[in-house]
Amino acid sequence: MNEKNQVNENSKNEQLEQFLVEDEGKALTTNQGLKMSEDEFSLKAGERGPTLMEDFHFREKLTHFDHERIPERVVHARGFAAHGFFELYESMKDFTRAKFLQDPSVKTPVFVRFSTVNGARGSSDTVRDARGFATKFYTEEGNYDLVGNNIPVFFIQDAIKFPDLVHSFKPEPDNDIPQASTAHDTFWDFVANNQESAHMIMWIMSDRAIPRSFRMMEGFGVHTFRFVNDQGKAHFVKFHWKPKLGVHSLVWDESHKLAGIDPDFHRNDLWNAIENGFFPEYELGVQLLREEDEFKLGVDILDATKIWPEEIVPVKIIGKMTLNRNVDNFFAETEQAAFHLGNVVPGVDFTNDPLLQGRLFSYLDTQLIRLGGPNFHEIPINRPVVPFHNNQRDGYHRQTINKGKVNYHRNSLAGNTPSPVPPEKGGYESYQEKVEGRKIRARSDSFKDHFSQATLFWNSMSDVEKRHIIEAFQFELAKVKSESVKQQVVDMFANVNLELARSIAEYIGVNPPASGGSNVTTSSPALSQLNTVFSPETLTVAVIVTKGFNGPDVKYVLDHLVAAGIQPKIISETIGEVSGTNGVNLNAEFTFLTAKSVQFDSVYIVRASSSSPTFNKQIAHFTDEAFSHYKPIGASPGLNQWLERNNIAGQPGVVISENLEQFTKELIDAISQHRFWDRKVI
Ligand code: HDE
Repeated sequence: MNEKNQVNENSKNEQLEQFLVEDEGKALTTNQGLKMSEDEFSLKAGERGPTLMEDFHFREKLTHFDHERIPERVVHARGFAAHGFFELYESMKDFTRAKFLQDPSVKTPVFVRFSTVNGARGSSDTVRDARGFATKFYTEEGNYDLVGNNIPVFFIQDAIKFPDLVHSFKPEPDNDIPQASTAHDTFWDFVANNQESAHMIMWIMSDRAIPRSFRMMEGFGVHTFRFVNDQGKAHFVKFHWKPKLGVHSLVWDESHKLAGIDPDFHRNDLWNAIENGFFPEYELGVQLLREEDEFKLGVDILDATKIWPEEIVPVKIIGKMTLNRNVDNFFAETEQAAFHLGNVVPGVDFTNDPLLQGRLFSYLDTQLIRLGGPNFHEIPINRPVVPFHNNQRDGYHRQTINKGKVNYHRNSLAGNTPSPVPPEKGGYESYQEKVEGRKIRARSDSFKDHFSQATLFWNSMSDVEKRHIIEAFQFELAKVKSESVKQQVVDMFANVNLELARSIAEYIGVNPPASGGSNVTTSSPALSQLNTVFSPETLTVAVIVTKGFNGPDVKYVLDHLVAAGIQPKIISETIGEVSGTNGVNLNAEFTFLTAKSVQFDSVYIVRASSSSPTFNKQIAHFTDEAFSHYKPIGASPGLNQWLERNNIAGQPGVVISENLEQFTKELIDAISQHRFWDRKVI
């Protein structure tokens, strides 16, 4: 690639193409390119004799297989990724000199990996956990990584506590139980004894920790970073990703069931959305703060357990990311991707947040062992789309063949090249922040308020969100065995809200706190998911049909659902074609053996009189479960009595009408609302 700016949205794809290998239709060879005449039988001394050491093909094949696994990430082991591009809405020149944030006509390729934090590589997608949201921008100035989560704060304030935190939430060391869950003693013991975690715990107990889809969650850079412009002037900045589809969640019972029925639920969801052309989009937002306002927010901006409420520091939307291509190979791309928040470009800099500072060490360090040496930047997915030149050499798996004798700086033999580039020509220069102080191991007083924003979060929740938080605490603590830990946690959360702490205490049978509470009365409406975007686009509807259904009517409804971006999934008694009246046929992808209600966003019961009693019973079960998860349900004319028999007639979000047009409109509207919380669920 030319040294000048030639980066466009396809630059990374074109670079990766050089490494793609098509095996189909090719002759089978060893790794040395030798064609083999046999791949099924090892070389033996006689048909029933011992295998011979001489069998180089057998040894190569088995040895390679024996070494196929690499260590999983110590956290964020389970992930899923996609390619895409980022486009800018308006130049950010006034704030940052980052080239990819200057010109709205430039499209920057990206690779994004979403993950759970706690579970192992093979764990389930829908567990209660924070989600990683790591973006690699392949810019003309090198790779810029924004390594964020779907929760804007963190459990701890100082990176030195990260190993303790992670040890506490991972499975307990004596028996490796439980998997991918924080509902156990050591985690809650850590929480009660490290009370800076209070705010993050409120988010983890909320619906944010069980997202409906990677496509429907926000992303946050969490820390305060710096933008630096051409004149060297800096602003503090916090990064936000806002999904165009809004922020939506599962319900707890549903996520539990999904973990068994479809452990790949979020993977399937993202993969299929991209395959079907429903490209996920997220807008990039920034909260900007002038350096002179550093102390005006009432929280320490270096404390990663704090947000800047959007109502106080508005989020300025500056661009959009679209994910439009699935990977070709999970291991080569998703598993080998190495993100590091030290991968920055000129115009983006750090702050003294002690969590951020520690992360700057940890990512490179962990990748050295995970990816087996210092050359993982050469792995195709990790390469920048611009050339790199320096005097680093050798090491395991080196692929670059650096020519010449000179591998040191300063030199005269190569004219002192590769040469450093001054800042005005695009060389990275660290922001010249003035620092002074004594070497000291301590926490600043400004980091010591652990509860105000936890209460702010609680105050910002709607009634139903509060109920979910209480239920999540009850669930988690009911699984804790130590009475003392349970009591400590309840006492701790009395500092957030007394009613919350009492509801937990009563449920798990410990002493309700007599006093406590908080004097924080403010709230931040932006934190409630009830204030998010609601759209029917890409949501699924389970369409239950049997032979002889009313062809024209059902076709009318389905055509309109599809036009609204909704994805109908047909369920019938058998897989394959289901014939309706007037020559309308549908293709059933599922039966009740392969489809459970938790896998769909809504239900449309068509049925026909021909359906069997077993099938009818299954419809009732399916619908009842969807109903109890507050999902929209539509029923064809004539099913009134059926709805009544099943006790759901007339309930919010249950749509039925003789008028086809009205029914279709109401069903689309109901689907776009996602859930009907005011429904009576027994
Ligand atoms: Fe990470 N984190 N982290 N983290 N983190 C890792 O790096 C670490 C933190 C995040 O898809 C590891 O390559 C420390 C906050 C994501 O590959 C490791 C601290 C946030 C990913 C590591 C934190 C994150 C990681 C493990 C406390 C949100 C997955 C494997 C100071 C802003 C990236 C790896 C991917 C992964 C260290 C806290 C996000 C061990 C020391 C806060 C999205 O280096």
